[in-house]
Amino acid sequence: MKKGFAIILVGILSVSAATAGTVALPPFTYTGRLMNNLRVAYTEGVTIYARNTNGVLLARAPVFAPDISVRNYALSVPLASAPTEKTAVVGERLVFEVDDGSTLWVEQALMPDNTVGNPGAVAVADIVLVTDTNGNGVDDTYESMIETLRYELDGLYEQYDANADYDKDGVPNGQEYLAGTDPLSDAETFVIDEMQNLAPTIAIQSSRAVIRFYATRGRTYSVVSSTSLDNPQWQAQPFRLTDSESAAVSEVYYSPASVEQEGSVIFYVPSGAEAMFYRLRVE
Ligand SMILES: [Ca+2]
Ligand SMILES: [Ca+2]
Ligand SMILES: [Ca+2]
Repeated sequence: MKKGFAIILVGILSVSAATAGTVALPPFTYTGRLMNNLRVAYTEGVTIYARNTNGVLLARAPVFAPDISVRNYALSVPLASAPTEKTAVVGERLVFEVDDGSTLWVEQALMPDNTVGNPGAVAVADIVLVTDTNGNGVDDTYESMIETLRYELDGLYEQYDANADYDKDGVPNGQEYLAGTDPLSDAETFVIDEMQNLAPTIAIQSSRAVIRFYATRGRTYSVVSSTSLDNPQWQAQPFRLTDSESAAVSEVYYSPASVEQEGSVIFYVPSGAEAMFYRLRVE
């Protein structure tokens, strides 16, 4: 399989010379974090591939140790002004594969959005390699782990149900899986711990809004806001990811932001004149 990829890559070089009249455009890039079923980011030994629906390899990229934005892959898909055999066009749907050294994961749904965007644009997408036999969005290994834990804790054995709420904390099991909270403890739920306005500081010279919550490793969090709850128009908000109230103001703002470590997280929402409603989202 890997030999085949090498031969195809040589093919890309010859095609670009053979398609006179077609202009090469800046590539469309996918980047993000590629994780195992425990949401631990890979650091090496894994390769991600993008193919067109005819099976032709368009791009490949190895994972690397997560950078400061906790991304560990960047896959640039070559684009051209007109369809060619080895390039993609805007709006085309791709098929992604991941080779982790023992398994070749082939699934169109691997990438949250498999549609090619505009030349030069970047799509941020975190990928979790899970085996989901029953298609409920929850990893098989995790399902059996919860079944076993529940039996050990309560003596109850039944097949894991993503729609049930075992600990009756108001959040269904499947959503607790996504948020990384314990579905067998009502003390652990995805909530905003605190929302407050901090006093003015010398660094920023104005008050700033803060949203604080406990983040779980491997999740991606977004802050969205709306000026009204009547017919709300939720807008993504850039925010700063830090565990320190006194962090330097020059830190980069992200939206959404991926979290590599568990811990309390403070979102500094840029100050604005209007009153806002905020929502915290986890994926
Ligand atoms: Ca499942
Ligand atoms: Ca629950
Ligand atoms: Ca819970």
